[in-house]
Amino acid sequence: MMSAVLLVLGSAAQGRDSVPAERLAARRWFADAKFGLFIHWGVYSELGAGEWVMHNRKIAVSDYEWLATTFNPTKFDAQQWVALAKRAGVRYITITSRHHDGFSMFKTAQTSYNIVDWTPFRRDPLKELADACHASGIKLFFYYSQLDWHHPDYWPRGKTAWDNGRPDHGDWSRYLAFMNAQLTELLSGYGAIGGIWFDGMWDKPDAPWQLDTTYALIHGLQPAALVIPNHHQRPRPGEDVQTFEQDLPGANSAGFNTSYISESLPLETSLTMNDSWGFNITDEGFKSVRTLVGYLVRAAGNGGNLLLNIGPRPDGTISPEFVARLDSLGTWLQTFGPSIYATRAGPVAPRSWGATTRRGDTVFVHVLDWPDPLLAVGPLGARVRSAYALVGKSPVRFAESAAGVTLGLPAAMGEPDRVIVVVTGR
Ligand code: JFZ
Repeated sequence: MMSAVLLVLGSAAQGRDSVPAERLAARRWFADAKFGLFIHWGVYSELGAGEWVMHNRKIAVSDYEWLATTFNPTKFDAQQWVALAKRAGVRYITITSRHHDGFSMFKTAQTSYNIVDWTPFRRDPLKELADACHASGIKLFFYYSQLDWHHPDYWPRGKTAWDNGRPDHGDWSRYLAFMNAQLTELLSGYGAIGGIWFDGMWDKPDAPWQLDTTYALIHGLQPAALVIPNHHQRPRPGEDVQTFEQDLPGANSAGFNTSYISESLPLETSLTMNDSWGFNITDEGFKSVRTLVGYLVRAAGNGGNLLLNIGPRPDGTISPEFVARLDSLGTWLQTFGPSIYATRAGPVAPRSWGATTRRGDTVFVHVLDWPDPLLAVGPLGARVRSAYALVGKSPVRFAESAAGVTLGLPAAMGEPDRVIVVVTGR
C-alpha cells in the first residue's frame, strides 16, 4: 500500500518535470563550461552603430533590404574565430543566427532574406562556424530572435514597432510556422548544436507564442540541445538555463532582469565587452581585463557562466580591442582555470571582497578586492585540512572558529584575483 502510494507520487513528480538523461547531462556540461563567447554579427554591423540601428534610426524595410544586398564579409574566417575562442578559453560560442532586423545569417529555405541568397557573399557563415567548432571541441549555440522588424506576418506588432513600410496586417500562425521551420533547419543542418538562445518575446510578452510546441520541437530534434530564453522572467517548463542580461544572477542592476534565481537550472550572465552588442565603431567603453576577470569570477561564485560578447566588423574581422582582452582572459585561465571550470557556487555567497567556488571538497577563495593581510570568510561548512595559494602553492595560514575561517593572504601584487585553495574535509 505504502509503496504503491510512493510509486504514484514518484511518477507524478516525474511527469511534471521529466527531463531526459541526455539533457540533464547537457545541463551539467553547461554548468561546468563556465565561459562562453557571445557574437553579435549581421547586416547592422555595416552601419557600425549596434544591432538596434534599424530601429534607432527608423530605417524603412526597403532601405534595410538594400543595405543587406551589400553585406559581403570577405575576410570572415571561421577557423580564425574559433582559434581565438580556443585561446580565450571559452567552451562554447553563441552567435546571432537572426536578430531583430529579421535577416537570416544562414542558408534557409523559409525566406530569400538570408546571407546566401540575398548577398554577394553567398556563403553560410554559420555552417562554416559549426564545422570549425566541431573540429575543435567548442559547442555552438544559436541566438534566435522571436521579435522581427522585417517579416510581414509579425503581426500584431509589439512595443518596438514603428511605421517602417510593412502592411498593417499579417498572419501570426504563419509567423510561428516560419520560426519553427527555421529552427528545424538550424537543428538539422549544422550537426550537434548546444542549443537555442531565444530573445525578443519580451516585445509582445502576452502573444500566443506557443512556446511548448517550439521547445518540444527543439528537444525532439536534438534531445541534448538546451533552450536558453532571454525573457527576463522565471524559467518555464522546457527551458534549460536561466540567463541574466548584463547582470550577475539575481543582481538586476540593469532593471529589466528578475531577482528570482532558479535553484535547479544552470545560470548564465551575458555581458558586453564595451557598451554594445553589435559592432559600434565609436564605442570605446571597453572594460578592463581586471573588470572582466571580476565578472567571470563573480559569475562562477554565483554558480553561473559568463557569456562575454564581441561584435565583429562587417568585413568579418574582429577589432584588436576584443582580441587583446580575450587573449588576456585565456592567459589568465591557463593558470586560474582550475578555480573556475567545473566548479559550482562556493559555501560563502559573493561578497564585496570577492567570491568562492568549489569542486568537491576543494573551496577556491577568490580575493578580488581586499587591502588587509587577514581576510575573515564565513563558515565553509567543513573543517579546513590545508590552504595554499593557487599560484606558487605556498601555504596560507588559517584559523578556524565558529564564525568561520580567517586566512592570511599572500601579498597583493596588482593581480586581478588572488586565489586561495582551501582543502576541506572531516
Ligand atoms: C536583447 C536584444 O534586444 C539586444 O539586441 C541583444 O541581443 C541582447 C543580448 O538581448 O536585449 C534586451 C532585451 C530586452 C530588453 C532590453 C534589452 N528589455 O526588455 O528592456
